[in-house]
Amino acid sequence: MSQSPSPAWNREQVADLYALPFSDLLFQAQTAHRQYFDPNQVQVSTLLSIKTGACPEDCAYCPQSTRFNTGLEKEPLIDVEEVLQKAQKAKDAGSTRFCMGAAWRSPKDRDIPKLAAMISGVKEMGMETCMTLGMLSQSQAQALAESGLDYYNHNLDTSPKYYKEIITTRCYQDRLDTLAAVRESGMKVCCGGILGMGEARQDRIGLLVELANMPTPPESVPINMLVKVAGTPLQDEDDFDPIEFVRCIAVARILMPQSHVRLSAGREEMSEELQALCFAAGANSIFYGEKLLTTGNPDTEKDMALFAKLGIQPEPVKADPKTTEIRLERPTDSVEPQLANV
Ligand code: SAM
Ligand code: DTB
Ligand code: SF4
Repeated sequence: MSQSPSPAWNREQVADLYALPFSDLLFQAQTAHRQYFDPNQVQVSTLLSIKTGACPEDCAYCPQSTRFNTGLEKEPLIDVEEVLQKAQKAKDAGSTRFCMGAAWRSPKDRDIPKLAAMISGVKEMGMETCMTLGMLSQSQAQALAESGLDYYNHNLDTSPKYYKEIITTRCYQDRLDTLAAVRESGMKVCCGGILGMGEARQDRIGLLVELANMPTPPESVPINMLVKVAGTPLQDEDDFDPIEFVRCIAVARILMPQSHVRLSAGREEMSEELQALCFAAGANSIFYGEKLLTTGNPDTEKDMALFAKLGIQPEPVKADPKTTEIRLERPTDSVEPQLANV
């Protein structure tokens, strides 16, 4: 399958989608979703913070920046054994992907062997692996890929224009460079953003256009609702409009029909009805387990009860595309509503 070389989406097209009557938008999103996915399956990933706090960066949303007093207890890189215990617990609870996050600007080369041991240990348990460690050089990305890391998470967070209101210690291009290194290494890309940071709809459109127009769109697109943490500059942001959140999920689904769109941080503050609307709009992945990195997430029992109410099954792990040679391809007719599997 070949990749489309030119940008598939412009801002006007995306703005038009965003502004559709809600039912029409959801219909298009459902239609796109059903072309590539079972709408009743949701992928479940579990997060673990492997290095907590004392981060030198100044991301205005983040409880782990050393610049904000959030009362967070910092912890250096934890032992491989502890990671494997937590991964086993996540697997026993029904999770299929284990995502390890470190509060670093970027990893040091000396950390790579320990990270590699975490990756191989988790893979041996039969779980997919993901890491988010900050910026990577090409050689670091290569080393993680060779250790068997399936996914690397590195978010664009918001539009290129709004980005500088949120982070000053590294620029948008730094993020794009890391994402290019990850893609080049052969790992799958997990990249998304945060809603509710005071950005305008134009910025949410800007973020989605960046994501959808990557030469290969991210396989996984986390859409986070800002978790307002006391002590961060964004602690007093207004609550984000839930309907606008669902619209963003739906537009992401239409723009990236083959990607997993993850309903990520912020679910603890969401009603069951809002989460159900997000799944109906095409979200098909969640973080599962009582904790995200440093903040709370719904209890596993609560999530399983919600899945049962909605008739949702956890998605089983699929064959590795690296061995089956299946690659993402951007479809040319993804805006047209088409009924499939109904
Ligand atoms: N330090 C690494 C980095 O920034 O790439 C990895 C960890 S960082 C916590 C991963 C992502 O979590 C951020 O890019 C951001 O999108 C998300 N995040 C952090 N704090 C958040 C918050 N309070 N609410 C929502 N999302 C948040
Ligand atoms: C992502 O987009 N969201 C996750 C994951 N990638 C690493 C992190 C959410 C963090 C929320 C705040 C916290 O728990 O520290
Ligand atoms: Fe550090 Fe990542 Fe938090 Fe930014 S988001 S302050 S880089 S841990």
